Amino acid sequence: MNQTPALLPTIRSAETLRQMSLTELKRLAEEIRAVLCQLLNTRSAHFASNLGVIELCLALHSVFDFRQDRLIWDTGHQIYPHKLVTGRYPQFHSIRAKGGLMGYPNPSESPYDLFMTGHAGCSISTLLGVHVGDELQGTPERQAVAVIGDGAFPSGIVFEAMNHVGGLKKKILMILNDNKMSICPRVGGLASYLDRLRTNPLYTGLKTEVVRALGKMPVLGDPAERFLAQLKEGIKAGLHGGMLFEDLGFRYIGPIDGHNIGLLRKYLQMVKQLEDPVLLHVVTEKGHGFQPAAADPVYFHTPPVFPAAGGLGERARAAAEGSYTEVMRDAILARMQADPRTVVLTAAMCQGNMLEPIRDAFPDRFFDTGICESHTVAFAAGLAKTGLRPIVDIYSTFLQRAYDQLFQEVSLQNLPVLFTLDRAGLAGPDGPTHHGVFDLVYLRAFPHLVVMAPGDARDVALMLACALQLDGPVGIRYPKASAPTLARQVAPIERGRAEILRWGTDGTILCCGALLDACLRASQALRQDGLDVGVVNARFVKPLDHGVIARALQETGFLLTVEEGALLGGFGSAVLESAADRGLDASRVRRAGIPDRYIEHGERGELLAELGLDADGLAATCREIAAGRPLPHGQPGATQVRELQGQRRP
Ligand SMILES: Cc1ncc(C[n+]2csc(CCOP(=O)(O)OP(=O)(O)O)c2C)c(N)n1
Repeated sequence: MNQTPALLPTIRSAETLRQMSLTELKRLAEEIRAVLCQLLNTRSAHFASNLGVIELCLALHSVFDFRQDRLIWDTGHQIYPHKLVTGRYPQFHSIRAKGGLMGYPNPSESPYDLFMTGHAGCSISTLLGVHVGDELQGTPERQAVAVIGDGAFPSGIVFEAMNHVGGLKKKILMILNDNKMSICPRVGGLASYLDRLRTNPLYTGLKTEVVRALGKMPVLGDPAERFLAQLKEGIKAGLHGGMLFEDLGFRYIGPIDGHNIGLLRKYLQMVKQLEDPVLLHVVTEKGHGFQPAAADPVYFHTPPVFPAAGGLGERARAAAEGSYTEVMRDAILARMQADPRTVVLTAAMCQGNMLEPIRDAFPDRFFDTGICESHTVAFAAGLAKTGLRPIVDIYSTFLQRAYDQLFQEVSLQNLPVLFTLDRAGLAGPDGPTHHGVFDLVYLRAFPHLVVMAPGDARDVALMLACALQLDGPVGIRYPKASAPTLARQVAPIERGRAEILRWGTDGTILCCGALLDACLRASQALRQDGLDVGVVNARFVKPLDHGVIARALQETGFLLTVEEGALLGGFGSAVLESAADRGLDASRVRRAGIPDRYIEHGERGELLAELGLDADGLAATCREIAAGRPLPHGQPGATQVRELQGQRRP
């Protein structure tokens, strides 16, 4: 698959596809497949999902004109073929790298990308909005198309949107890309329903044979009975397929083979003529055309760079060892072994949160709800009500989906649900849709919630133990990063108590979470400059250790708060509030964190360095603060309190 593409470089715009023959489109599909495979030689990227939609993407662009028509790829991780045929082939090698193309749709890259998606499930809602907007503004002829995977499909908002579309009877084409997979195999009642629809003769091509077989069906008790009964189910699905969708007001068509460009084009041309809402059920294979990916689509959802040597898979597993994700998983596993009341919930992120060992060891106490975060949190509240200790293991960015359940079902009822927030901070190449920078802001607003952030690997199990002893809701947040073990004496964690690692007279760095290691290195570098700056592991964002804050402000030159989270309303804000509320000199508090703008994609280390949140940047900030005021123990200097925007480095 290493040949140089011939057609792809000639495609400056998707318009070209509309003039291509079927043979050329098929060749183009092969070229795209090869380019996707080559990409993995240089970087980790979404892979199997993209291989699976190549034909669908080409068929769509050859039938519709998305300069006018509207197209939304739900979730957006399967956007690569679309990027390749909409003028971005020359930059494609840069995808997911800092400064390069985004790994998700991005309207600032191309008018062919309508929304910056990344969180699953919103496509039908936004598409309906765009369609109604087009109608109201006099361009009703624009076709409206969304492609949504069977993993994203069960999201509650999809049904809210379908309900609305069906009620309004709008001309919306919803293409269900059914590859039987979310990241892990799809789960739930809808999954079984789609399985049944797949037996539709339209898809299997068996109609006449099946009808003939059914005609000869014995009454009962025959060994062939089960087989024939299944076929009968198939016929039923064939004759009444998609009743669920039909009842919601959609015309259901399918399932059809999503790798047959000719067939896809035929169906798309046909449904283009219909005036009703349509659900076109397309069956694809995740990883299609690259055997290892088709055989293991879970691993190949976002595989690491192809290893130059060694077996596929080993490298990724080794690289992930020692990550916060894994350390937390192990701590949870130990708790599950020790306490039968502990149950674990994930909203379709079993693989990302590395929960497979828990799923396999405790199948009855492990729940994958699918991409249904709000349900997951409310479900956890119900479990907690009965005396169980639910742990919702979830990415920080995806918990945003369940904000109201966090409020009403959990916090307001003061139920002991534990949220372990993975990817809290800068999530790296996935970029702004996935950075988990708002959790401190949204968690600390709620009464009852205790919020913690481990400073190193050893804090993780201690925090888990502390959290599970508390009687109310708790959030523990940690980034996608390896978890170092810092050399120090550790004792059990006390609610609301920070850990002083070094006391310094010239200033104090009060660190919230995993940047602790960088803070310690900054402190060490500063000592070489003659600046005595201490480091405190805050551990708690709520309740704060007000005592240590007061002491730092009274005894040391300045207090620099450090967090891998939004500065507005986050940890540093909490410290400022604490200082102001206690009549302390809040002007001596400075804050380092994520400024009030969206951070692009890139490696976490690169992004942190750019924001001045690595050891060098933090040391530089301390020097700047120290130079701006009399030290040590100076009165508030004349320098204005300045928010550290982290933009000082080019
Ligand atoms: C709200 C939300 N929760 C979780 C995720 C993480 N996630 C990304 S892709 C994916 C699976 C999507 O499956 P599907 O829609 O079937 O697409 P496929 O990859 O199978 O093509 C998940 C769970 C997300 N993007 N958004």
